[in-house]
Amino acid sequence: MVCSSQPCVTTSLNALTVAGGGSVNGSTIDMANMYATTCGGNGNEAVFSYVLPAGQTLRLWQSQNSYDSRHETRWGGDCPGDNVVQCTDDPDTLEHAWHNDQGVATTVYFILDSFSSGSGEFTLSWAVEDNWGVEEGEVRLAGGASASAGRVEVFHSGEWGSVCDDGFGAAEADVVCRQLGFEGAQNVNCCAEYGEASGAIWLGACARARVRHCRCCSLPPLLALPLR
Ligand SMILES: [Ca+2]
Ligand SMILES: [Ca+2]
Repeated sequence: MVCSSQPCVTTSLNALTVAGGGSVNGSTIDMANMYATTCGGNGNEAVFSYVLPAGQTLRLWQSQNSYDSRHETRWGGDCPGDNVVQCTDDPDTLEHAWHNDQGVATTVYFILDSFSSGSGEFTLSWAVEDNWGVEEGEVRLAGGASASAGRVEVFHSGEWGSVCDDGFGAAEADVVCRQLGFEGAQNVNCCAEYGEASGAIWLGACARARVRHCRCCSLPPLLALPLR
């Protein structure tokens, strides 16, 4: 008699990731049935893994699927992972996410099992992000030597962008500094003092008269203005 134990076979998503995300088509029809998710099911499963750097967030979801699946996300340890993030039966397309707050690169596992014993085809999509917990409209100072100096950036649509310095003066800087918890602005430097930003320019048409009030700094009305 020969006993064998099948290894937990995962498909690494790291090598398939381009520009912070990706998607892959697959099928569980010919896969093994070695595990059941913590929310049930007893079908074949496909297991994916991603070694997530500290401080980053991994989002995973099925963008299409031809059968009734269950999916579970876990992190840490060997395949299929020591810690459960979330286990879902329906909807099959429900997104899971895990933020790596462990301080070291940690493996995330995504187990695609079935509602009962079925199997089928799917498309798994994922995105890796580094802006966990940042809210729409948040401001920060980037590129400076300390937390109290730098280029003004605004978070919008999941991305940090810069503010054009045309029409950006002492009053506008005061508003930003107070938003960041400081008493006010010491001085304002023009002309990309802290380097040109590489991302989007979210606010390019801040009329002086309107930015003198905090209310004017809410993003929607300003973004509605044409950039110049
Ligand atoms: Ca299974
Ligand atoms: Ca399901």
